[in-house]
Amino acid sequence: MSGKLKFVFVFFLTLAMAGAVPAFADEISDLKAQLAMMQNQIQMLQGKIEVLEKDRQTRIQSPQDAEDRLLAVEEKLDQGILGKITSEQLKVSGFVQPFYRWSENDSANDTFDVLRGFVTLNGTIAEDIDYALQVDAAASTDILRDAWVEYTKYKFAKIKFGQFPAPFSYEWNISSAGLDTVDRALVSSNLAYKRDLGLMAEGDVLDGAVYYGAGVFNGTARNTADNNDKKDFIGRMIVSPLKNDDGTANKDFHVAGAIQTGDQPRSGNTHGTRTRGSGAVFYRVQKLKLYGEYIYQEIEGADGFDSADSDGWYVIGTYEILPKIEAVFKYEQYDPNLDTSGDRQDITTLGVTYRVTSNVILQANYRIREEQYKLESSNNEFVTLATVKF
Ligand SMILES: [Ca+2]
Ligand SMILES: [Ca+2]
Repeated sequence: MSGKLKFVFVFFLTLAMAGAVPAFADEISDLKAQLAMMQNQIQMLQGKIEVLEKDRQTRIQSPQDAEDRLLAVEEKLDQGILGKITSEQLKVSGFVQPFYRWSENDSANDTFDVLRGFVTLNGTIAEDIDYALQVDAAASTDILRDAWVEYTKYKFAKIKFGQFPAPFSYEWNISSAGLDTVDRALVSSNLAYKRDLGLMAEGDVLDGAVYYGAGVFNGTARNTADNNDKKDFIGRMIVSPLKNDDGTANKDFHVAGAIQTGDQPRSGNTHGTRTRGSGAVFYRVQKLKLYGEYIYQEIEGADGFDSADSDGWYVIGTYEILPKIEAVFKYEQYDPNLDTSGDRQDITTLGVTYRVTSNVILQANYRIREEQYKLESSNNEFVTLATVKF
């Protein structure tokens, strides 16, 4: 390029640049404006982020909130499933006992049947107030069993009112789902009531070494209104004299005594006071369990008649021959009239108990029955019973 041309080029370039300077200034101010706008937007976004962050923090705490809400729901459930009733206020339990009984006696049909089908509702319905309602659904009539309320504030003197096992017989105070033989002894059935209606005090004293139960009852057995104005006094005491290493009462050895007395209406040649007495001993050592009871009953005779006296007893032994399997032996006698000879009944029971689980028990009993008035027994029985507790 010649010197002249260079000059012309520089001249025009200078002119062009001079014209461009104002244009650059405009762009810079545009950029500044945009920058300011972006700064505003960034601040706005920062604000939004702060809000989101706070929200996130809240959400991190929400599992706790959820747990609190769950606890509140559970509390409400505790306070009242079905609206008002809690699990402590209402417990459902029971057991079923299907069985098969074969009898040597041809006039007694061999049969399948259901011995018992108990359903129990019980609980602590209010502070220091327990109750129970129990029915035997396998009974065709007379299905009510327990129906009582108990004030339990003082453990040494709980007050029970209603229908419940009378504090008398040893065997009747064992649950029907926990018996060692399928059938209770004749003496228990004939000289004691399983349940009666009344009011009693009961409790454990001396660190559990002594249990007592005593009260007044109709004297007419379950589901039966009294047949006179007089009430029977029934009282029972169980003494466990031995102690465990921790100082608690050792129930593996105990003795029990009971009495029942009360005036009865005239029945046949008897009229007046009926008195019953019971004595029992229980002993368990390792795999062996032994217990027995004697019961006596006297009913005053009507004018000009002797009193009617009856008695009976039984002994039961069980031995765990294999894990879960027990051999069972029971011998019993019952004499309905001590003044009459030849009317006594003896039964020898040989049995096996298989405790499949604590809630499933299978029992097989062979009962050898002997009556003094029969020359040869022809009414032996074989009974199998399944007990399923729930
Ligand atoms: Ca009475
Ligand atoms: Ca007799």
